[in-house]
Amino acid sequence: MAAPQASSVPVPDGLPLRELERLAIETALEAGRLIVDDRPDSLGVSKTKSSATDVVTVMDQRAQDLLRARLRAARPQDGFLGEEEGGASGSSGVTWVVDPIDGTVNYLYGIPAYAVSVAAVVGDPAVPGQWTPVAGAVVDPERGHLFHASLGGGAWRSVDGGSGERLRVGEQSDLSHALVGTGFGYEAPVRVWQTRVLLEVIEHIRDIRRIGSAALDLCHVADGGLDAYFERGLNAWDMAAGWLVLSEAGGLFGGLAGRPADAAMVVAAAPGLFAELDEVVAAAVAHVRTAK
Ligand code: LIP
Repeated sequence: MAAPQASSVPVPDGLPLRELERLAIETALEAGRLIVDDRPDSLGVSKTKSSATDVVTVMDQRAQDLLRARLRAARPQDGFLGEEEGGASGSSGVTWVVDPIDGTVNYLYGIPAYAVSVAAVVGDPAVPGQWTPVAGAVVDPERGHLFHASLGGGAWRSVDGGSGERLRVGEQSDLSHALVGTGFGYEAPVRVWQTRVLLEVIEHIRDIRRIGSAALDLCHVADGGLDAYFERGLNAWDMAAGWLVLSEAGGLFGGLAGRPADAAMVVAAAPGLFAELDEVVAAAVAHVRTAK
């Protein structure tokens, strides 16, 4: 099976990677505090998107507006792409790709598994394979976890503002012993398709975990809390910062069968597992596709 092709975008020399990482950390931490401290007691759904269960809360938009204002104030020439309303193109070659609350349904239900994801990327985040993250942070406000990375700078996790610990993916190389994260979409036909693929994958692995936040899934592969992860239906904002944390921790990230990661599929794993998981998921997808 072909090696994962994350991205072929050249990274310009002289990018202030550490400054971008510091900015991602500061803004993600501030948005993390906002969504915890200002969460209304009677939090409701302010609108829906791709389906009646693809919800947005008032805090998703408030957190994104905060991130956008802080990032624009610090670097007015940069572009901005967020899950909620309000993107903007830039002239610096850097675009901030943010998910103000990744795991919104968990946040709505009070399930303590959601994150703020902020990444600086180069290239075009709207085109799979044509962009790459260069600095990023993922904040899990409920656990007080801060994950962050910059290109070539390693992946780090700190807890409650403590000193950072460098992250390395797990050593697992036996797929049948692998704990694998995955997720389901907001449209019923997609969930049925994902469940049929999972039905074929699950006999090859230890067990599944459905955490509900792609950003946290990717960071847990980076810190060894999961051995691997795969999911269909992700957007750039779900994967941008987690992708960099994972790859700087030594993990592999890509799409199926050597394709770039995109909405069709994202596969992420420790090096000892990637090829076999990619093969098993690709075979399941092909079988589900032909079995229709
Ligand atoms: C979520 C993803 C998760 C997926 C959910 C949802 P959101 O993103 O992070 O992996 O399984 O269905 O898409 O919508 O909470 O930002």
